[in-house]
Amino acid sequence: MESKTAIITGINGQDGSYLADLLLKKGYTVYGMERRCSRKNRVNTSHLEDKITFINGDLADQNSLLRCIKECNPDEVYNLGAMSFVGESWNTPETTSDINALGVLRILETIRESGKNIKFYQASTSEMFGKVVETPQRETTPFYPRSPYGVAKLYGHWITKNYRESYGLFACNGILFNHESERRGKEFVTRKISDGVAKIKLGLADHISLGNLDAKRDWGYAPDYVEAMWAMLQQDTPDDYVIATGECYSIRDFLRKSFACVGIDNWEDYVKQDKRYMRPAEVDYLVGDASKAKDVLGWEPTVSFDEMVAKMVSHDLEILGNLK
Ligand code: NAP
Ligand code: F7E
Repeated sequence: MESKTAIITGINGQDGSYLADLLLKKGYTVYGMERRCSRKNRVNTSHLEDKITFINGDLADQNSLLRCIKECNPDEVYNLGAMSFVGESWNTPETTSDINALGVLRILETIRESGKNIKFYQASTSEMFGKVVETPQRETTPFYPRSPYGVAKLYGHWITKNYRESYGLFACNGILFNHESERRGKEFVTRKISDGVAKIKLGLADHISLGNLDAKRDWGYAPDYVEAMWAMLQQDTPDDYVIATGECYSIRDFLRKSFACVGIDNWEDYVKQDKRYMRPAEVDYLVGDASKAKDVLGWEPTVSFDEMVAKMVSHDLEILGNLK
């Protein structure tokens, strides 16, 4: 069988790097799209430098997307690029909307204009459920986003569905619940905690400053989740899927488990609450029902919450220990 070609936007992010690992294993030719910047940010992708081709492109620039599609001639495009940090979206609502909403439209238009049969994956999110109106959340649950990030992603979700229905594009939304890993950015709460716990254990810090400890999330392991992205594009018909574990834990639970990994039980003594990390509107509770993905894609998570926390803490202990 002839090998397939894929473009991944957001290649240097957590998901982009794991998806590239997966597609390479499956024999794909992979193009990773990154924004030009004065200093490359390839922490997650340094191991891919001689295995994939990096291309310059920006979701805020239609011409760059046209050039990327023309140069790479892909079978599949995975749109993972985004301003992905919810907290920051209140500070940059316009940029967030430009990238996370109009960026999706720009890519879809580029694909449509190309006239080629290019399959498209859009990184939709559980943040669209926001102030939830049904629990657990599934594909049919009404949306109620609570941040500029969530609102912009909702546009990306609907425009993807609209291009599928209007033009018959093979376009899928993966409604992914939170997923974490050793490659998670350090501004997100799980990695902030695993990094902080490792620093405390190694004597490099004496506390972690956090915001709302009562929020609850359905946290899965990122390498499992990129399998679902790929599976969606291998179906006979395009559709949207919730990807989640069905289990829910609070930030407090994450703290307790992380500190337990380094033998600390009195975790509360090491955590300070700081108003700077509170959000103007919070998403209190998310838990997903991924039964459609299980039935149709055969997808199920393989790494448990406890295993994931242990992997993240031991990874941060190892990298910080090596620096000491
Ligand atoms: P991430 O680590 O923050 O990666 C996002 C990537 O997007 C970064 O590499 C960033 O590159 C790139 N990007 C930002 N603006 C761009 C632009 N204008 N043009 C091209 N690329 C741009 O995020 P992630 O956790 O891998 O998530 C991947 C996608 O899934 C995102 O769309 C996110 O919103 C969505 N999502 C994530 C989760 C989750 O729990 N991880 C759940 C649901 C949905 P720079 O280095 O240039 O900023
Ligand atoms: O926050 C609370 C915070 O920033 C989780 C993105 O990948 O998943 C992610 O969005 C919770 C929130 O992730 C701190 O208030 C407390 O309730 O790790 P987070 P997120 O906002 O859920 C979704 C599905 C995406 O689509 C996004 O792209 O933790 N929290 N204290 C804190 N959060 C942060 N970041 N920092 C704190 O100090």
